[in-house]
Amino acid sequence: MRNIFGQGAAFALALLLAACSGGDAAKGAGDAGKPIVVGFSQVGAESEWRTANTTSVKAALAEPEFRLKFSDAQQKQENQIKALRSFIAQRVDVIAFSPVVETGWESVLREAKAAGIPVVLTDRAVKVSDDSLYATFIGSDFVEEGRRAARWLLEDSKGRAGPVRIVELQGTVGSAPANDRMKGFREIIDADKRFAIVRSQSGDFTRAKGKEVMEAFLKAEEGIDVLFAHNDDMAIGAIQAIEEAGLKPGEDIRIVSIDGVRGAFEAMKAGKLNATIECNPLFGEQLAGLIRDVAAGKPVPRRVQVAEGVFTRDQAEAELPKRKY
Ligand code: GYE
Repeated sequence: MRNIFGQGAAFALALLLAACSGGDAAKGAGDAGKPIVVGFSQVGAESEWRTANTTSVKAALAEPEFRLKFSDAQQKQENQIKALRSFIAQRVDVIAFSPVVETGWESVLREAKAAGIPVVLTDRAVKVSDDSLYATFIGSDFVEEGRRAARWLLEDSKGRAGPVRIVELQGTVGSAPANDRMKGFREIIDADKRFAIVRSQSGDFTRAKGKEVMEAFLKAEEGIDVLFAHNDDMAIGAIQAIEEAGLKPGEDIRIVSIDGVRGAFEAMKAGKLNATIECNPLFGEQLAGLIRDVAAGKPVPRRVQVAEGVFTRDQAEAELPKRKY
């Protein structure tokens, strides 16, 4: 008897749970034959990292399981807010987006919540007062990437006399990767008195801007020892500026950057870039898994980490053929 009651209770509980989780948020998404409609707002196409990320996301959120509404914000928050509002109006099942900057999302996220549409943050985090405004965040640990860049520099500076004069090319102003990479890098170098950041300015994560700002750095500063660039594309732009100024990138000015894109491995192979800290953009499949769970009303972790490493010049030749982005 106890057994039968037990089963009955379990069955009732399962029904209840199914009813609860099948609320407005799920709207039947994932039902047999019905695709999960996902609105994805991408930052832009500013870097090699970003284009690899877009390819990975598009490949993973493919038909017939998903129906993807993809929108490119061209690095502008106002465009992203417009895209999110249009996803809400279309009543998509799940919204996923990579927020260009950290702040200014409260109202639109509240609108999504009121509409019962769960939000998955990808790649970049937001600062909001209410954590229930998004379901989960999948992305890298940018503070740790900044620390890794600094630790590489410390290691590479062993036995060198100071001062070590560093210039920094920051990512997009107000973006999570720019804020966090600055923070992590300083945390480590501040402990060693030889190191000084003599110039720091945004190159907006693009090659063109990286080159332009590096040119200005070279005009303004004599004896730059190190460049820390928040992404590989800016470093690659800066390498051009350094060469045009008659200096040897990788020798006269040591360079460390972040992402680990193919262009960085090629620059390392040519001896022009010293190290790159990996930031893996290929999380499309992981994202698809999260979206599947969120759409089905299943519990998901608040934070999902992407695994990554550090690569130096001596590894470039062997690693290059293995790189997928
Ligand atoms: O490092 C940069 C891109 O948010 C991690 O954005 C991403 C960064 C990446 O433009 O190349």
